[in-house]
Amino acid sequence: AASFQWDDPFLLDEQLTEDERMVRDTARAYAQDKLLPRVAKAYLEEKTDREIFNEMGELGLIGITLPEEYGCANAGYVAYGLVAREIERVDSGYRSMNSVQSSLVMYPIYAYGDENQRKKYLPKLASGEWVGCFGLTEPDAGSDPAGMKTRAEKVSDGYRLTGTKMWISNAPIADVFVVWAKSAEHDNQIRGFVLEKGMKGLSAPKIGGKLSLRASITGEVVMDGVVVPESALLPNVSGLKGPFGCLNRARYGISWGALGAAEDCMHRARQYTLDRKQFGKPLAATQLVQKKLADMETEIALGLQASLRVGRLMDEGKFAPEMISIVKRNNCGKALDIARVARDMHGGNGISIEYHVMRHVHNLETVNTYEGTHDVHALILGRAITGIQAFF
Ligand code: TGC
Ligand code: FAD
Repeated sequence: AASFQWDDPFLLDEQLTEDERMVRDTARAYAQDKLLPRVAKAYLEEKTDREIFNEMGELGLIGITLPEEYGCANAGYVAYGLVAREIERVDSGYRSMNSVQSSLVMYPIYAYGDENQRKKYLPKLASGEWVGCFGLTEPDAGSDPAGMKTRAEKVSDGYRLTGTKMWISNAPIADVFVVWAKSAEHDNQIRGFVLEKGMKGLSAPKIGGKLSLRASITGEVVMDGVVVPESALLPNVSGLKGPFGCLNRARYGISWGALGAAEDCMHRARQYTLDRKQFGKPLAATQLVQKKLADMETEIALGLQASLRVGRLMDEGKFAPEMISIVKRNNCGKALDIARVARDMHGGNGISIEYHVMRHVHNLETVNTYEGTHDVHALILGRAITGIQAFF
């Protein structure tokens, strides 16, 4: 019989290709060497380091699934998931910066854009020279994006956009804005537009006071009659399936990322309870602590296998969005539970930035909410299981 590896219980490593392991190792080395040393300060000071986009771009970690002709790595979705896991092992906010740029900005330009749009935007987004953001959510339309108020009306040689997007990752530092609006010219269908920093009437004020994801900047996107040329319209998609096509990919990446954060919490709780003695013995020598670690180990192992399976199906072109709802919902919920228990196992030290676990708890509160809340994914699954929609 093989010996058991507590940090890779189902030998996930063996299920990866050589290329996937290389990508994973690159992302891990970068995250541990370059991101981990700066995260505590960034988090405490609520400062987003713009350079991170250039660094990730240089290593080929942005837009990793897209073709080489646009400056990307042409890797598969398992490789993409592995990158998310390694970056989020350090901080969910850093993973968020990458997810938005890769899945929510580059993917729609690639999948729904024309060749001019691809050539203009993708290489600069891949290198990190430009930062992108994705505006779907509004103050009065979160879980129900069909209720958006942002409007595009036809003007002589383009469109005029009016509306406000809320909770938009990367927005205050973005050069490129993929924004979704109801277009009067297209039967009020939701259409995607690519806006650029500096356009008249476009602003992206920072949302301050966040107690979660503090290393990743978030803003509003205010469009006060922004006039864009015809070439700003993404020509090849119409309706909510546009933004959802991007969200499928980002949600899948989050399912890996959340478990990276959970693994960090578990590994820290294990080491802490091995080192810390109370009542004359290590905390890890108690049954309660061992049960907690066993529960964490189990949920992480099961969740990783599930995400790996979904990633393989995506690479084979055989995925259904509901599969992604299962792993996004389960892995985020489980990661949040694990982080909270790991925080508890650190006792008083657990509330300090130095021990990392409470930062993960706070981050995972957002991760469990964005890209479809835990309960919204339950409703997506409930609808698929019963054939009855229960949203309203
Ligand atoms: P529904 O009737 O279900 O669908 C409308 C149209 O969309 C199509 N569709 C999908 N297409 C591809 N993939 C999917 N996952 C799809 N889901 C739906 C569907 O086929 C239909 O197409 P058609 O051609 O028939 O019109 O729409 P609904 O209005 O009933 O939707 C309900 C619900 C709850 C499923 C949906 O609105 C939802 O998922 N809400 C959650 C909203 C959300 O996820 N927002 C995310 C904002 S972005 C973000 O959070 C980024 S944070 C990133 C970071 O920082 O890392
Ligand atoms: P609501 O939809 O108002 O939900 C509130 C509560 O009600 C939740 O618990 C929800 O599960 C529950 N609920 C909603 N509908 C139902 C129902 N039918 N039945 C039962 N319960 C229900 N959006 C973007 O477009 N781009 C971004 O880059 C982006 N980045 C973000 C970054 C951060 C830090 C945060 C916090 C959010 C971000 N979001 C972004 C927005 C995010 O996607 C939304 O917050 C999320 O979709 C939930 O919408 P909401 O906040 O309006 O909550």
